[in-house]
Amino acid sequence: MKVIITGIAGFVGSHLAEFLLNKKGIKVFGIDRWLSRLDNINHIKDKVRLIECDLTDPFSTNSEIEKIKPDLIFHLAAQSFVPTSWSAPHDTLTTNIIGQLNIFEAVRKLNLKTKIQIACSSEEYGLVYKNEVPIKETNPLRPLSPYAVSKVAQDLLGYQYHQSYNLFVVRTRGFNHTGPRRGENFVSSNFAKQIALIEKGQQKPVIEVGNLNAIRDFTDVRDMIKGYWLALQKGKAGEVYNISSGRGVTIKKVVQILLSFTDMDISVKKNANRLRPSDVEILIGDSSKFRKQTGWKPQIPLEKTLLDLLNYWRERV
Ligand code: A2R
Repeated sequence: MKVIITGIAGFVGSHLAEFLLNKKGIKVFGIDRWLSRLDNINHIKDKVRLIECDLTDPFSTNSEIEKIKPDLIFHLAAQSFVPTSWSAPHDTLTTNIIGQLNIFEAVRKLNLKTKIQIACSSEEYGLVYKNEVPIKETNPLRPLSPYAVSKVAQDLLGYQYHQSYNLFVVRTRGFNHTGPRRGENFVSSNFAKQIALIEKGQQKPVIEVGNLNAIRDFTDVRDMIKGYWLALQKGKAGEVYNISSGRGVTIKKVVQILLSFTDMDISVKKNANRLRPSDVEILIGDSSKFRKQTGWKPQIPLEKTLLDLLNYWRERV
C-alpha cells in the first residue's frame, strides 16, 4: 500500500510516519519543501521516500500524485500556527485552502480511488457558548482567526468534493494535541522549553505566559495519529469526526503539571504580548461519534505527554 503524508517533516507528520513504518506492507512517501527543516524526521529519513513539492503549485502537486498513485493521503501540511495567521492571513489561506484544493483536483482528474484524510481543527468552532460544551460536530462554526477560517474552508471543501465527485475524504477535527516535537510557539511546548532553559541556567527562573484561564482538551499526538489512521480504515467517506479526549484542562493546570516535574523554584509572569486579539475561551470536544465508528480512544495520560515533551526539550536546549 502506498501512502503519502503531506507535511511529513512537521510535528504530527513525523509521528504518523513512525507509526506507519511500524506497520507491514506500507510504503511511506512524504511531501516536504526544499527549505523544510528535517530535524523531526532525521532518524527515519532513509526509510521514507521524500518528495519535494510545494502544494500551492498545482502542476507539481498533480505530477507527484500522478507518479505515486497513492492508496491513502494524510493531508497534514499547513500553515498551522494560529497567531501567525493574523500576521500572514494571505499565506495561511493560500497554503491551507489552495494546497488542499490542488490535492483534491489531482486525485479527481487522475480518477484515483485514493482515500484522503484532512486535518481539520477544533479551532473551527471558535466562539463556543458554555451550554454547547462538550462540542459535537453539529455545533455551529464561528471561527475567530484566519487560521480557523482556513480550516473551515478545508473542511467544507472536503464535504463538497465528496458530494460532488464522490472523493473518499474523511474530515477529522482534531482538538489540541501535543507531545515531543511540538513546535516551540505552541503553548505547552513553549512552557516546557522555558523550564528546560531555566534548568540549564539559560533563562531567569520566570516563565512568561499568556491567557492561563483558557480551557483546552489535550490529546497526545501519538494517540491523535492513531485516530487519523483509523479515520481512513474505519471512517465513512464524506463524514466529519471530532477527535478529542473529552476532558478540559486550564492552561494554568498545564503549567502546574509541567512545574511539578522540576526541582527549580520558578515563578509565572503574565506577558500581554502573548495574548491573542480574540481568543477561544473553552474548547472541549465530544468525540463519541468517532469512538463509536472506529473504536478509537486515547491511551496516554496528559502527565506522560507533558513529561515526554519536557524531556524532549531537556535534550535539546
Ligand atoms: O514549512 P515547511 O517547509 O517546514 O513544511 C511544513 C508543511 N508545509 C507545506 N508543505 C508543502 N507545501 C506547502 N505549501 C506547505 N506549507 C507548509 O506542513 C511543515 O512540515 C508541515 C506542517 O507542520 P507543523 O507546522 O508542525 O504542523 P502540525 O502541528 O504537524 O500540524 C499538522 C496538521 C495541520 O494541518 C494543522 O493545521 C493541523 O494538523 O492541526
